[in-house]
Amino acid sequence: MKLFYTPNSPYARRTVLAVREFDLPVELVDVSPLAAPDNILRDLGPGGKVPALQTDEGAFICETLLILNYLDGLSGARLYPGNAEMRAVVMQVEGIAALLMDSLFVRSHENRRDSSEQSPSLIEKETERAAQCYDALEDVVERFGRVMHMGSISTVAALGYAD
Ligand SMILES: N[C@@H](CCC(=O)N[C@@H](CS)C(=O)NCC(=O)O)C(=O)O
Repeated sequence: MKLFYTPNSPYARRTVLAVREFDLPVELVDVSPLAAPDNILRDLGPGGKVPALQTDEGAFICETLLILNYLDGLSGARLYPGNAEMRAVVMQVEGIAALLMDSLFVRSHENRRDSSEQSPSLIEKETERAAQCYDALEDVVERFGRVMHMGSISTVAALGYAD
């Protein structure tokens, strides 16, 4: 099984950390730079985005959450706690971290456009959204527990990207 990633992709980082932390039998394949015309991802499926997972059965799965869902099955359900109450907390935290990552990603893209094409209102909106996510993470951090799960992994990935 192969997980295609690039080191600078925050989305891919969530899946790579899951593979490493749970010691999953998945080969990590660095496919940067994605812009290369002969990039291997172009032959495997549409989109050409990372992360992407090629299963041993030949399925090609894109989208971070779907890949994590598949990896959870592969791990024997260790990415998300079995206890329903804790599982909901982990999903709440992962949702906030995912929102933060999306917001930072959008803002970063907008900031890199030519200034004549930038939308100040979009940048302001995403700056506000990110601030709300930081506050929300601060509020739930006490409930994390010391166990590794997709809530803590997604938070680490989002904060690493923010840095
Ligand atoms: N919705 C996707 C987003 C993945 C994504 O946007 N990946 C970026 C790297 S961070 C990418 O591959 N971009 C390449 C491109 O846009 O051509 C997910 O959650 O996996």
